[in-house]
Amino acid sequence: MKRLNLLCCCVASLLLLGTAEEVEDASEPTKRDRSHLESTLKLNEDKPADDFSGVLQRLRKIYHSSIKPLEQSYRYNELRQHEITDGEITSKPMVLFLGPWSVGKSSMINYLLGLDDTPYQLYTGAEPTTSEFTVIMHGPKLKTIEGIVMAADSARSFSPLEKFGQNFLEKLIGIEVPHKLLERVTFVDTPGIIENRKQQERGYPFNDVCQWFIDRADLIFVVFDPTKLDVGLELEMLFRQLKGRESQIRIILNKADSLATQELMRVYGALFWSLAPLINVTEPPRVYVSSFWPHEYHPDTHKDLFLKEEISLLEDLNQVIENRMENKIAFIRQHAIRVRIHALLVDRYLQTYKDKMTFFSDGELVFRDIVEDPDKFFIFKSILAKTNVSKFDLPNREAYKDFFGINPITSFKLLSQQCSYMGGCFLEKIEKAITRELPDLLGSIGLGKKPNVLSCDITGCGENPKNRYKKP
Ligand SMILES: Nc1nc2c(ncn2[C@@H]2O[C@H](COP(=O)(O)OP(=O)(O)O)[C@@H](O)[C@H]2O)c(=O)[nH]1
Ligand SMILES: [Mg+2]
Repeated sequence: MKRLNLLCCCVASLLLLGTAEEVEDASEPTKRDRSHLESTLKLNEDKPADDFSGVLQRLRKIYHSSIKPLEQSYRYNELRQHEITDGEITSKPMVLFLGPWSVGKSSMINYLLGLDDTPYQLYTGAEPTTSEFTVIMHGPKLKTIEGIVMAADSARSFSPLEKFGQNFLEKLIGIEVPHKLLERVTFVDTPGIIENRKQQERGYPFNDVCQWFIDRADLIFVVFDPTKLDVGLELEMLFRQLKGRESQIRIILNKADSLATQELMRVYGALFWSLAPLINVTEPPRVYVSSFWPHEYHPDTHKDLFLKEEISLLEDLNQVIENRMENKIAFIRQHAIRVRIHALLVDRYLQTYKDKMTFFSDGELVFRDIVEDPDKFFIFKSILAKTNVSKFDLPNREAYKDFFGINPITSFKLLSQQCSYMGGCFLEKIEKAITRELPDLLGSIGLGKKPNVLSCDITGCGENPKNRYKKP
């Protein structure tokens, strides 16, 4: 019903704008005025960027002293392949471009950065062009950096990508561009989804790599064009990976000026129709309908609407830049919540194992029994019941079968034994970081104390702060 309402709404609003004639191809497209880009993104302002170095230092300290010890002790990295590097803590907000091939992702980056007709423009074309993950970041002069070099440099936030193998690193490229916007954000262009291609043909774990970027992106543009609305396996998989990151997703219906109004209306409806089953949230995602390339809009199309949509998208981007510290702290806190739950679970497995072991038992058999059916021993239930853990944050049971396959239970220590006279207990420290230190740090950056958002008392420590961005 909600979907239908929304559809009617869009249809009505588009109708109000009048009908446009069939659009003709302009033979010599003229360049679009870029002044709105510069003013909305404040590219001409010389105001120095806010200095958050003190906050970052504090954040790094909290991570190293209160989160990392537990992460290492319970080998969290083996469960989620996720360890936070210093480069990640200090990195700029990341904007990720996803979607089918040839929908205009690379053109959009070129347009936003004004790279067209410069030596550093990204290659674009009607055929599947980009086969690389391209990271476009700031640098004093134009430079390309090989993936292998980027991954080897631990000061960069991309060093964890090394784990995806050499085949992938050959498909990773960094470009440093001296651009004002890149002083504040980093863009990541991705190869388009090709529905008829098999995973293994890419030679590296495409989904895992996408997931890595999705987990870290501050803003995710999922781009479509009117000719590629079909939903296939790869797109379905992509949306499955986007679960939990709904508040970062913005859907873009690109190349909208290549359609007449009536067609555009139908395409917009069809887009919602195909995506609705894939996005499982009550609030519909924000959709921008416009055309993001440097050429003048086709005549007789809804230029005003497209321009307004473009400006809203730019404002969205500004918000992300403004909220970058808030998001970073929330990201670290969410990580801490997951590490804490993992530690509690491993502790519970270990405690159960110790309780079941007698002098005559075969340790391996006893433990296999527990891992095969943790519910028989109330492992997950006891974590939910005793501590403030949201059931949505509990990892999957199957993952622990693999985890204990490589990490024998006897190699872990109980939480109660992870205390020292001087340093205190690991568990207490991480809980203090989640409930007090990180919310206080958030308060200290002048965004106002938000105990309601980040306090364990109210959220039960497990729930993620909802929609982390202010609405544009
Ligand atoms: N009509 C129209 N064509 C566009 C627009 N943006 C990109 N294109 C064209 O679409 C094709 C694919 O663009 P590209 O950026 O390579 O797509 P990607 O594969 O998603 O990176 C190119 O031929 C572009 O010139 C747009 O806003 N309108
Ligand atoms: Mg491309």
